[in-house]
Amino acid sequence: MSKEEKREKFLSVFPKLVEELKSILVGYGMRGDAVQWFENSLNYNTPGGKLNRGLSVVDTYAILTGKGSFKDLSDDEYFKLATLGWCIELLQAYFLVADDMMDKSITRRGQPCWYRIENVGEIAINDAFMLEAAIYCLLKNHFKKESYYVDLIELFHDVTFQTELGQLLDLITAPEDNVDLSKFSLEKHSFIVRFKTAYYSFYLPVALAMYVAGITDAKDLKQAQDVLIPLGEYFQIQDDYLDCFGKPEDIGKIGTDIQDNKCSWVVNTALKICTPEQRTLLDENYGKKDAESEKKCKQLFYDLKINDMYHEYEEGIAKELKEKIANVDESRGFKGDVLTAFLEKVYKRKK
Ligand code: DMA
Ligand code: MG
Ligand code: MG
Ligand code: MG
Repeated sequence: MSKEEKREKFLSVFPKLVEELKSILVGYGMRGDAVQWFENSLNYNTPGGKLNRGLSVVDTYAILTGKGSFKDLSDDEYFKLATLGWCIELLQAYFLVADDMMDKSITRRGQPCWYRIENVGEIAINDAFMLEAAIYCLLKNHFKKESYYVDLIELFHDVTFQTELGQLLDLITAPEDNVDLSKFSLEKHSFIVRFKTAYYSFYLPVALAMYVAGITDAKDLKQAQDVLIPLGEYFQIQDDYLDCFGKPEDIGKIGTDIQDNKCSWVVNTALKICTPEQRTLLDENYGKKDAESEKKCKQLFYDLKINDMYHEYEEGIAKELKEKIANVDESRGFKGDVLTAFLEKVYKRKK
C-alpha cells in the first residue's frame, strides 16, 4: 500500500469516530447547536496535519506482528489500531489549540488557528478540553474489555502530564516582559523538548501499538524509549529550525519563536558561537514583539550560518540513532524496524 493510500484509509476512519462522539452528546440530550459546535471543532482541529503520530500506531503494530503491509490486517484489527491512532491525533489537537493561544500563533496547517476563528475566541479553551475528553470516550467504547485497557488509559494520562510539564517549562523559560538570554542553554532546551514533544509524539504511538501486540516487557518499553526520546528531541529541533528558516507554505504556520522569546535550538546555538557585538544585538532584539527586531535576529542567524550547524547536527544525530537501533535486542519480540520507520519519517523533513 502506498503512503497516500495508507493516509486515505486512515482518514476514512475519522468520520465514523466523529459520528460516534456526536452520539454521546445526543445521548445526553445536548442541543443541536452544541453537537454542531463539537463536530466543527473535531473536524477543524484533528485531521489536516501530517498524521505521522496516528499512522505510526498502525505501522508499528503491522511491523511488530509481521503484517508489514496493511492488507494483512483484518478490518476489525485495522479499525482498532486506527482508533488508537486517532486518539493520539485528538491529543495533538488538544495540545495545539492551547499551544496556539499561549504562543499567540496566527496560522496552523495552512489555516487560521482555531481561537482566531470568528465566534470561537476563548471558547477554544473549552474546545481543547473536549478534544482531550474525546480520547477517553473512544478508549472506553473500543477497549474496555481488553486486558490492557487500564494500561492504555495510564499511558495517555502519564504522557499528557509529561507534555504539560514540558509546556510549563517552555512558557516559564520564555517570559514576555523579561528577556534574559543568560538563562538559556542547550541543556535546558533538551530537557524542555523531551517533555513537551518527545513523549507524546514518539514514545506514545509505539507504546500503544506494543500494548495491543502484547509486547510489553519493561525492557522492551525501555528499549523503545531509549531511542524514541532522543528521536523526539531531534524532531523538535527540526521544528525550532523550521520556525525560523522554513517557509510558511511548507510548514503551514508562521514562526513565532523569536518574538515569543522562546528558548529554541536556534537561539541557543547562536548564543554559543556569537561575538560580544552580536550578543548585544540579540540582547536588544530577541523576544521583542515587533517585526523589525525579529528581522534583525533572523539576519544574525543567517550570518552565523546556523543552517550549516543544523545540517551538521542532523547528520550526527541520525548516525547516532542508527547505531542505537542496530543494537536493539529483538529476543522478546520487539523490532528495531519500528524505530527505523520513525527515523525515516523524520530525517531531513521540510514540513
Ligand atoms: C510544540 O511546541 C509542543 C506542543 C505540545 C504543541 P511548539 O510551540 O514549538 O509547536 P508549534 O511550532 O507547532 O507551535
Ligand atoms: Mg507553538
Ligand atoms: Mg509552544
Ligand atoms: Mg515550534
